[in-house]
Amino acid sequence: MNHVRVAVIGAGFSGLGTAIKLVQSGRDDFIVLERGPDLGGTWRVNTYPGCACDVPSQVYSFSFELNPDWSHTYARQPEIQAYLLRVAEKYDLRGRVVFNADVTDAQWTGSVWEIETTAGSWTADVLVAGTGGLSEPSFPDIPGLSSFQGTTFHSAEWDHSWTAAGERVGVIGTGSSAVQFVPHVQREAASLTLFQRTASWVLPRIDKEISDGHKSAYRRVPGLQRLVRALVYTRTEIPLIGFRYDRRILKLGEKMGRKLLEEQVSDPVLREKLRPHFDLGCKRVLLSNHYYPALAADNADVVTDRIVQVVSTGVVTEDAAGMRTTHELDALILGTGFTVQDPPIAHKISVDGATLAEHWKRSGMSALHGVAVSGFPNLFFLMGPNTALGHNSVLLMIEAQIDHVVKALDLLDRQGLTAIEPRADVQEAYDARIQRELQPTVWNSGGCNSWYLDEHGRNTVLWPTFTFTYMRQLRDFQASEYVLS
Ligand code: N01
Repeated sequence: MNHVRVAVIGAGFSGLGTAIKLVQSGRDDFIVLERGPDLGGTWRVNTYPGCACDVPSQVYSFSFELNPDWSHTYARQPEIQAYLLRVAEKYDLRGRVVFNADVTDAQWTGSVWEIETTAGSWTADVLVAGTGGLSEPSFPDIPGLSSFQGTTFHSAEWDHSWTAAGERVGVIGTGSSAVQFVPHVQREAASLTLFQRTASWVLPRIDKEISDGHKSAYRRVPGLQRLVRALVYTRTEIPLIGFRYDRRILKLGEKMGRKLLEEQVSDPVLREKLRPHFDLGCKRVLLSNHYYPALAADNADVVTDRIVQVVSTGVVTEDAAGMRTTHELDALILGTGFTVQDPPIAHKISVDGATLAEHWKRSGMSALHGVAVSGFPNLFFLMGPNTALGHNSVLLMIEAQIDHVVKALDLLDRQGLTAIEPRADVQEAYDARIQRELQPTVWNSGGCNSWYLDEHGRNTVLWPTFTFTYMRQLRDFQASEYVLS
């Protein structure tokens, strides 16, 4: 079995960022295990029409690799993927990645991680999971789903051999992905039936093309793009004040959302269907100028009755009076999100025969700083528990985590140590603090059900406050928080 100092799982933003920082810290003895055939992670996989970032592009790049060429306020999927490929080329990372290497098992032997993949086996001193929270499509548990005879796929597995032209298309889901692809599908389809369980808040997407003049100024004027990034960063932090500290601020956003709905949907029945009934931000805020008009079009229908089953020809719903309707369809698209509360990688990582998933099932999903788990030595997470954001760019969090991992490696190397894991009491106190801080937030008590919350209503996904607080917290590596051996 080949041995490496560090094995990184995933070649998306997290894994590639880690590879760059490992090289920059003088480390050469590592591999990146990628289950897919190419680099890019979520931005390689999600290729549905209209796929774009809903966080401003100026903050959606590595801080050490700004991109002067973003085309719009909100970058499109192809250009984000192209950016990542460019970065990988610049840092010569491709050769360090083993493609089609799906990690099937990773066991701690007491001194190393034994890693089985579909492309071979390795041992590693340290394992870094850069697998992302939104990587495993979630398929709804609807009876008869597999009996559907038309075309069906998940939004994260878009079938590009299929075209909506002339088709009767059904869509399940009204989240960030659906809001982006629904207008494209509606324009082409013979009919669009959107099955909505919950109406979300939709705000205008203020998206401008970035002129050639601006792009060239970003290249020529030293510090200009960094200044713009700082301004965009600060502006993007502001909604956190509403989400966490003062909900009156959210009323301004809710007013904008209601105005958009009134302006774009004239049918009062449809308007009521689309009106959200929870505080803004409780579920991720959707940004679109085209979603409501698409749903108000003559060929579109929004169905709010409960889905009871899928049959070979379509979807069966039931209204409040128990009356059933079969919606005949040629295609059914699942915009039903990802398995965030049960990360598949946790089922593959084990210590003493017990998986991390079993451990988290017992004690709730948590990690010190979202990065390391007590009882799981030399294991680090990027985008681990309570480090996702409802308001700003997760790349800020990822970079802070990578620096933290590198500092942990530095400590091991400097002191000739072999293993590091969080102290159980420190992790427990940390988790209790995060959960306390989340209590007053709109994500916990805004009156909605979301994938931020686990089955006990515990928010295991989001960071509770400003991103600069997290970055500051991770900057000073506190060796006393860890058990070292
Ligand atoms: O998934 P979601 P997504 N019957 O989980 C519905 C990121 N992202 O792929 O609301 C009926 O948000 C479910 O209904 P409900 C971003 O972080 C980022 O859209 O639970 N409906 C919901 O409407 C985002 O938050 C970008 O009642 C069912 C939908 O499916 C995350 O990805 C762009 C159902 C799932 O929505 C996920 O977004 C796109 C059922 N049985 C996405 N099961 C960026 O720009 C589920 N639903 C960075």
